[in-house]
Amino acid sequence: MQSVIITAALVGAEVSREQQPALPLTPQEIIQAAVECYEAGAAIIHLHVRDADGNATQDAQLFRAVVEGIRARCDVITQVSTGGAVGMSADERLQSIACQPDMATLTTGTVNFGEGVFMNNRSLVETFAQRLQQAGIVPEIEIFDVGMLDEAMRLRGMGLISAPIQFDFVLGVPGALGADPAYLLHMVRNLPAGSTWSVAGMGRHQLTLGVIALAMGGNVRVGFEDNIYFRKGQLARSNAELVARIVRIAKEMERPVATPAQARAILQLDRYKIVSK
Ligand code: KMH
Ligand code: ZN
Repeated sequence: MQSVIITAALVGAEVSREQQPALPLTPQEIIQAAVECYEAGAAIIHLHVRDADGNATQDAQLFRAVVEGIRARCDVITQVSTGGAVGMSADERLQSIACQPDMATLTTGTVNFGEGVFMNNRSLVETFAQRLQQAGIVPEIEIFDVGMLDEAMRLRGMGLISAPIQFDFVLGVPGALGADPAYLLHMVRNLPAGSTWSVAGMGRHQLTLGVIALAMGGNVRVGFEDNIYFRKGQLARSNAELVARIVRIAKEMERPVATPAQARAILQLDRYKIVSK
């Protein structure tokens, strides 16, 4: 069986301490949570950062502090958000890549996000793809709705992203594509050959879609960004607790858990380094 790559999305831009008391907010807390998730079996850490008041920010220095702090302690793959929070400008969002992470997210279309609108018009998406390519940072394509797959294919046709493409299906955001396994199946069936993919189910769907992804040969994202509960009515104690559970299930399902080094090889993370460094 193909190894499973587990991503831990630790912070996000929307969850608050009031909702989840164990949410890491300061650089030191985020670094510590990342190391715990790595020790529990995560190969990728998906990163957002918060300012001193706990608000979402794309501040370059905060991202640098977190990425360098994680790298000083383990070899887990660092993946920064270029999505940031609803309402941020493109320039603001792109600050996160200055710290030269291993990966960064790239959302390929605009979508409702609760009452907000997560703006990703075509020229913004092309600019983001270009900037990642120039910097030698491998994108993970965030798919919040089916049309975003077509847009990703358009970027591939323009030479702005290259195979193998890593997709993350973010399912169950209010206003976006629902967390229906039939949608996941449809999208996975329509991926270009050689693609890799993971699923990020919102709320209670994190566990069920994660298990479905394990059965389908895909990868899984867990963590407080998408889900703060361990089970109905019971908050998770830590991000690592959510990682440890999906690791246990993966092992039961005979899916070996990829180390960061194995994940780097599967995702071909060194692919741009030869040309751009
Ligand atoms: N916070 C969402 C509006 C990403 O990290 O690239 C966008 C998001 C996606 O979280
Ligand atoms: Zn995110």
